[in-house]
Amino acid sequence: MIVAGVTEELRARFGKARRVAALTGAGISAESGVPTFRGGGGAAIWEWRGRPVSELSSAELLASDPVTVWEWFDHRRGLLRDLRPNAGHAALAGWEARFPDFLLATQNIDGLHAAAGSRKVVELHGSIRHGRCLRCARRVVLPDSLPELPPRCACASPLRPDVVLFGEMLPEGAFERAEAAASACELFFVVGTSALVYPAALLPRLARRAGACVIEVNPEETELTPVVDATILGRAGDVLPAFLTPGV
Ligand code: BV8
Ligand code: ZN
Repeated sequence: MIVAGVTEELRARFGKARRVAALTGAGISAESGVPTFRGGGGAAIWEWRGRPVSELSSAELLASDPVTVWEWFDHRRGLLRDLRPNAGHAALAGWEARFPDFLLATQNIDGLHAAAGSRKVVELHGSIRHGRCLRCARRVVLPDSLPELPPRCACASPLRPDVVLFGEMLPEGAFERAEAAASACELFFVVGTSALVYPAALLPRLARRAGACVIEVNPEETELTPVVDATILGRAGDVLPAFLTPGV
């Protein structure tokens, strides 16, 4: 079912639900000014210094040219510096207190869900605000400006971005936590994702198979649209708050 806004039926389901889970992607941060990865139809729009995201954010490039990967993430940290969460992030943060059982899994590495007050968040693809040491496993919050690239750990080893690159495993236990919530929830929201990246894109399908009502929020149809219960064609910042404000 494709609808232009929150229907009374969806709002009633929302009002009765106790176990809710959500998966977000780059689209929920779009209204905060964060560029998404793919435009309409999933065509990659991001490239930097003439190289596509799939190459810049790859395990291979980190191994062969860590300085370029650090420059790429430093560039993006700079873009994020003054950006703030939007009404979509705020709505999801508010839902945490509303539902006895709530979990938010995000593919985003921008930290905007935490900045909006969400606490029960699984960062499936890590965090651009952190570095990780391969030698002593320390995880550090990165300063706004890095003295050298790659930055160094207190143990003097080079840090890597604490981000899951293409071809890398997700953080230990992250997918499993999200998978458990998707399999146990009554209502699963999938917001602002083209659902092209795996294994994150499996979560809405797992939720549906386990019997949840899956609601997609996206201004465009995606690969998921044919397999979800409802697609609300709209922006996250408009649609998510409308679940709590009847008649909007
Ligand atoms: C792994 C961090 C296994 C880096 C990211 C072929 C088939 C299936 C899988 C694969 C395959 N080939 C390779 C794979 C695996 C690969 C993958 O899925 N590739 C895809 C591209 C085909 N996956 C991996 O490599 C994963 N690891 O599989 O490991 C393994 C097994 C054994 C041994 C080793 C490994 C790791 C994937 C994680 C990659 N890291 N991010 C970085 O950020 O640079 S993924 C990256 O894409 C971001 O995290 C991003 O969030 C994510 C997904 O993109 P979306 O969030 O969906 O963003 P997108 O722009 O695409 O869509 C935005 C949507 O928002 C649009 O629909 C738009 O309409 C909508 N929108 C716009 N405005 C709004 C809005 N919605 C609401 N409101 C608005 N206002
Ligand atoms: Zn170290």
